[in-house]
Parts: sequence; C-alpha cells; structure tokens
Amino acid sequence: HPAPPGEQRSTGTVVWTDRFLDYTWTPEHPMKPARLKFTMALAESLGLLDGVELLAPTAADRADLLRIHTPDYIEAVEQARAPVGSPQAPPYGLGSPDNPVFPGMHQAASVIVGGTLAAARAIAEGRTRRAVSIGGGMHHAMADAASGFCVYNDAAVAISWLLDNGFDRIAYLDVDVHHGDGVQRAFYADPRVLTVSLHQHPATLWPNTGWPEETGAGAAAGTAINLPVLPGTRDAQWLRGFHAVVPGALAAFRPQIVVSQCGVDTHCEDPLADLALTVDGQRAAFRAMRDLADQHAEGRWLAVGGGGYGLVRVVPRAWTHLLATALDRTIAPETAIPQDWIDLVRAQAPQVDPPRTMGDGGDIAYRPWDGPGGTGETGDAR
Ligand code: V1S
Ligand code: CA
Ligand code: ZN
Repeated sequence: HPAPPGEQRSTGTVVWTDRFLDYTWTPEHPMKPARLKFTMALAESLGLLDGVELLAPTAADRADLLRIHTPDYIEAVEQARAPVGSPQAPPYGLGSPDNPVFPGMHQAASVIVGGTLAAARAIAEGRTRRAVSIGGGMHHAMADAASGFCVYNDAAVAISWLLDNGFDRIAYLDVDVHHGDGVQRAFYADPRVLTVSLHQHPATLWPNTGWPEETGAGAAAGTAINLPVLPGTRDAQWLRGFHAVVPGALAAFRPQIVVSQCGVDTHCEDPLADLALTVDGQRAAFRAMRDLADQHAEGRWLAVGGGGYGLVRVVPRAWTHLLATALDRTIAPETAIPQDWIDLVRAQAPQVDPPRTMGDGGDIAYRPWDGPGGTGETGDAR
C-alpha cells in the first residue's frame, strides 16, 4: 500500500542533476538544455530553492527501461552512432531530424528516466508528498522507437514501477501542447492507469493523434481521455476545458497518485505550436493539478517537465512556478525578475529580450470555472 501521509516527510522534493543537461540534440534542435539551466538559475536567484534539498538521481538501469522498451530498441539506442556518410537513417526512429543521434544518447536519456523514477520512489516510500523532475516528460517515446525528441519514456517507466510497488490507480495528466501518445499507448489497455491529455487539435499538430474517440481498450475502456483544443486557444478557454473534464474524471477514478506532464509549449510565444496561453495560465494549471492531487490522491503528486521551446522568455518562468507550486512557495506573477538572472541570460542569449516579471499580465480574470463564490486564485473548481 502507498505510505500514508506522515508528519516528518517533506511537502515537496526537487529532483536535479547537472547530468540532465547532457540530453543535448544538435545545436539547431529546438529542445535545448539551456531551458533547464535557465530555469534552475531563475529559481535559485529568487531564493526558491533555499533550504530545499535537491534529490540527485542516478541513471535508470536496463531492467527499469525494459518495463516499457524492447531489448532490441534499447540495444539500438546504446549502439547508435551518427551516420558517417550514409543518407540512410538508423532504424527505431533514430537519426531523423526530430531525433538525431547524439553522443552519449543512451546514458543521457537513462538519467532522465532515473530522475522521474527517483521522484516516484521518494513519494512511494513516503519520504515526500510531491516531487518534481523538470528533466522528464518524454511522453512520445514508444516501446520500440524514439519519437518527437523523446528517447525513453520516463513517465511510463515510473508509472509501471508504481504499479509494481503498491499503487493500483494512477492518474496521468498531460498538459503539453502535443498529445501524450507514448504514455497513452503504454497503458491503453490497462484499467489501473487513467491517461488524460489536453493538446492542440490533432488535425492541426503532430503527432495527429489524441482524438476524443481514443478512450481506452477492453477492460480499460474509459480510462483514456483526450481533450483537443483549437489553435489560438487562450488561458480562460483552456482552463475552462481543463476544469470541465479533469476534476470530474479524478473524482470518479480516485487515483492514489497524480502524475503530471507539465510541458509549456502551450504558450502564445512557443515556436512549435499555435495555442495562446500565458505563463499566468500555465501557473494556474499547475496549481490546479496540485490541488487536485491534494483533493483526490492524498497529496501525492509527481510532476515532470516536457516541451517548451521559449527558452528565455517562457520555460524558466513557467517551470519556476511549477517548482514553487510543488514547494508551496507561491510566487506572485507581479514579482520582479532579479537583475542577476537578466544579466546571465543576456550574456548567453543576447538576441532575446528577457522578461521583467514572473507573469505575462495574462487576463485570467474571466473565470467561468469558479462559479459563485470562487476566489479564482488557482483557477480551481469548487
Ligand atoms: N510540432 C512540431 C515539431 N517541430 C519540429 C522541429 C522543428 C525544428 C527543428 F529543427 C526540428 C524539429 N518537429 C516537430 C514534431 C515533433 C514535436 C515533438 C514535441 C516534443 C514534446 O514537446 O511534446 C515533448 C518533449 N515533428 C514533426 O512535426 C514531424 C516532421 C513531421 C516535421 C518536422 N521535420 C523536421 C521532421 C518531420
Ligand atoms: Ca498533452
Ligand atoms: Zn510538446
């Protein structure tokens, strides 16, 4: 059985190792490790991590990866070398423009899985109620293929581990702008795992899955939920969709833990997709997921990162709010960004105008999901 809430355990744990930065594709690739580096620098600069113990993960081992991935695929990742003078892409999705082979790919991707597993173990063993690993969220990786910048599916491996360690109802919430296809696929016929993905409509965005009709198979019918939203969707509309679907689904499913993929490529400035959220809307989504875990899963919340390609203006602020949310250390959107952080990113990314405050001034004032009497502070349902 999952450990009961205890008094000595900490509220929130941050999983971090500089080895997350080894998950580095090509210099032109949109998924750059600087987004993680800038996030941790901003969180530190704000004093958010003062007195917070960082949990340093080790690489997942082969047995961990085999929970989800095939032996042949793991071997192909281990053996992958950048093609020398050959136009032919290596198999298993490796070597495509989305997933170019990079040196140390197997090791770097294994550390990402190790981070999400460390978060899962800390919660399962009752050492913490909430854990965040911003290196994770590689939700497109399939049993036998790399896909969409994802080599190994960290969340799927961690969910599989939780299923074998006392949990039999797990809710996975995926707010990345892309469909969480790899995690949905891994548990599509497993009634113990509820997967929910909000994403830009599959008719308008890769991977073109996540249609509302995809609802789970066999005994797991009804345990996959897909909520596509149209290009241009803004905070209030997105949050209204979230609150129309997610709280009721969790109340019915009664999860023992909530696992959230917190991709922030829903932002209006994201170069890969066409939704129009602000950092304020993303912050409201994180707080809503935390509060839902408090309400429905005895506070157990495992949050991972994911997409997000605004590496100076979006990801650092959004994921700093994610860390703050898990740590119960609220950062108001009006908070000024410290000058030392602005100087740091100016030096490393001179072409981008850094943000000045922790919010975008996003208008989430219209809050239909609140109903009468709601404060609207977290955009939570009442
Ligand atoms: N959407 C999208 C997108 N953008 C790119 C891309 C852009 C610039 C590059 F230099 C290289 C690639 N690829 C895609 C998608 C994959 C998106 C993965 C998102 C990952 C995540 O945020 O959900 C979580 C970590 N791939 C495609 O659209 C496929 C192509 C069809 C088009 C792009 N070309 C480069 C490959 C084939
Ligand atoms: Ca999603
Ligand atoms: Zn994405």
